[in-house]
Amino acid sequence: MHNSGAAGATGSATTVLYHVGRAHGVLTHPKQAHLQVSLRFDDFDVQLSAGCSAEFIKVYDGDNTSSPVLLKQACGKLALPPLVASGSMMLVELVSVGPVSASGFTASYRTVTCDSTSTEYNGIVTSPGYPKKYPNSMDCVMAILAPAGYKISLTFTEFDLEPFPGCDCDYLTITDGSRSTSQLIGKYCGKMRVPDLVSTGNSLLLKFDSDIWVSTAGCKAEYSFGKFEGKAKAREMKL
Ligand SMILES: [Ca+2]
Repeated sequence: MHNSGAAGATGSATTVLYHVGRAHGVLTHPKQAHLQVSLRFDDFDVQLSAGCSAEFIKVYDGDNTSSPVLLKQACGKLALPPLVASGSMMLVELVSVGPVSASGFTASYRTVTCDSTSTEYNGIVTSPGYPKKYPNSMDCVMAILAPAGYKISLTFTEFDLEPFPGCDCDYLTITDGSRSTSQLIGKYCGKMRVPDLVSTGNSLLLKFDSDIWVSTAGCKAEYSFGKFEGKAKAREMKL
């Protein structure tokens, strides 16, 4: 899907709704009901205003505006991580008051089985199936997105992935930013204590990968959002 946010109306507020995820027909395919929609904004340029009052994009975890909110009102030029719904439907809302001055957005989506986007102020991120052993052949992207101006503190309470030199079998990577091309903090496997860390920006990307053999207990991390002023440069805090 490629949509341009071209709501060119003037005067009163204009709302444009984009339904994402219907094209795969997952709603009518019971065996695929576990699939989730993952939406990636390739370009995001929405008129910046105080409190995003002039123009904003809002994303819902479901097919209507009563669904839980996945992305609160967002505006400006942003590099957002993938947004993952809990199910097969997602709604993107572009609301504009007055003329649209920015270029809007383009986005693409795919279906995923074990990805997630965490936007609550604190929570947990785990390997798939946790506390059971993780399944083989998994490829999961877990994004944590804090509001602008906040950072993310991440602490692992368990870490036990199949050990292998270079972590070439099963591994978890942590990236300091919203994209897989952002700064890599580390690639981890085996049974270990992953150092506590604080993001430099408002997003972290965790990627979990398992191969076709051998699975172990998995991993669990707790995160929270905060200003973390004193830890601004301590991206990876040594124990
Ligand atoms: Ca393995």
